[in-house]
Parts: sequence; structure tokens; C-alpha cells
Amino acid sequence: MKRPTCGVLMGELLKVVLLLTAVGVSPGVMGDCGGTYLDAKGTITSPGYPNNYPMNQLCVYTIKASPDTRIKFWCEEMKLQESVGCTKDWLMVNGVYVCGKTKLRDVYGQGELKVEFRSDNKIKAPGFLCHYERVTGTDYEEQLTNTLTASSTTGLRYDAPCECAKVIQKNEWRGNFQSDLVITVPKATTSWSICLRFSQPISNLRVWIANPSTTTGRTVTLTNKSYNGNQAQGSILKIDFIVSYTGVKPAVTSLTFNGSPLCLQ
Ligand SMILES: [Ca+2]
Repeated sequence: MKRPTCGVLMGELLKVVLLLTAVGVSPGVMGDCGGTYLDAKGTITSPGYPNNYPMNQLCVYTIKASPDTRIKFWCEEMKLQESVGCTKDWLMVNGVYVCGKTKLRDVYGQGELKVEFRSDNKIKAPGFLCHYERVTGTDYEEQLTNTLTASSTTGLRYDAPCECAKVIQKNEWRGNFQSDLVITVPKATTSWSICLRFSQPISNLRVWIANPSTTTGRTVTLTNKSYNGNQAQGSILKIDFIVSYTGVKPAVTSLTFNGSPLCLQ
């Protein structure tokens, strides 16, 4: 009975030694939980990749270059536990949280890029395999909408915890309900469009501070009025609307803001 215990202990000891060896060592040792990466290019993975990552991990990967150098970061493989709003396991770069199979591609940092990986206390998965490299040239543009290949709208969020969009019902009467759509603007913009998808077709929509593309059906795009297109990052956009319906009451099931999916709370 003692041997297996000893075996486990030796295994743990070996892991500690390996971890200690890895600390401060330059880049790309597969399976490190975070570290500082100084090479011109390299690879980072979740701990233990391609085997399942352990639970309760919080790994910070700091990729550094000189202040005038840009760093490009992208993911080749992503297999994290998926959760609505990515509240369980997630990878975060530049304030964007992804989970499930949502791959980040071509995220840029100037001089430094911080990548965080978190796993909670239940359910493991194989994790991520991502690469970085220093880049030169003038084609640099940080475009959140171009950095994601979303497998679904649940595999993504913009801040922690999931508070980026809420639909708050204020009134309800036969065949109608009135709600506020509350969005925390993820990125400064001079114009906006919000695509709303309902679980059931709606028969009428009334909205006052946005122009609806249609007032019936399951999908509606709301665009800004001339006076409220300008929105700072983090500002709160509250849109009052009334939906009419026949039959089953519709609910907002997903939405995008300027093309990027937002989680719903
Ligand atoms: Ca988990």
C-alpha cells in the first residue's frame, strides 16, 4: 500500500522540481503555468497540454519586447470548458475572455502582452496552444472584431464577471412586455448597431432611442440615432423597448454590438 503513495509523492516532487526549473527560464516550455517570455517568437500552452489542464489554475503569461515593438498573438488550438460568459475556465488577452473552442487570432500588444488562463474547481479539458511573435510594419490595427473566431456566442465575454448586456423587464401586459436593454459599451465608437435575436418571432417592436431595421420576426438590428452614436468605452447604453407578440412569449437569446457577440446576463 505504501508504494503507490510514495510513487505519487515522488511524482509530485518531480513536478515541483520541474516547475522550479521552469521558473524564469525562457520561453516556451510546454505546460508552464505562466511565466515571462522574452524570445522573438514562441509558444505558450495551458499546464500539461495536450493533456487536460489541472483545476484551480491561475496562470499569467507575460510576453515582453522593447516598447517600440509589437507582439502578435494567436491560438492554434482551444479546448477549454465552455460556459455562458466564460465564467468557469477562460483565457484572457487584452481584456477579452474566451472559452470553449473560441480561438483568438492576431491579437496585438505594444511592447508587452499579458495572457491569463484560469480554471475553476470542476471539469477539465485539453486547454490551449497559442503562439506569439514580434512583428514590424504598418499594418498594425487592433480590431477586436477581427480577433475572434467564435464557435458560439457563449464562448466569449469582455469583462469579468459577465456584465456586458442585460435585458431587464419593467412591465408586462397581455401580448406585450416592456424592457430595458442595458449594454456596457465594450469599445469606444462613433456609431453602433445592435443585432438582437429573439427565441420566438415578434409581431411589433417599439423603440425610441434607436432605429430598428424591422419590427417583426426573430432578428432585429438597432442602429444609433444621430445624437447618440458617440459612445465611450465603458459607457452604459440603456435602450427602452416594447415587444408585442402572439403565442409564446419571446426572449432575447443573443445579441451583438458592432458585430461582436456580447454575453447576456
Ligand atoms: Ca473547469
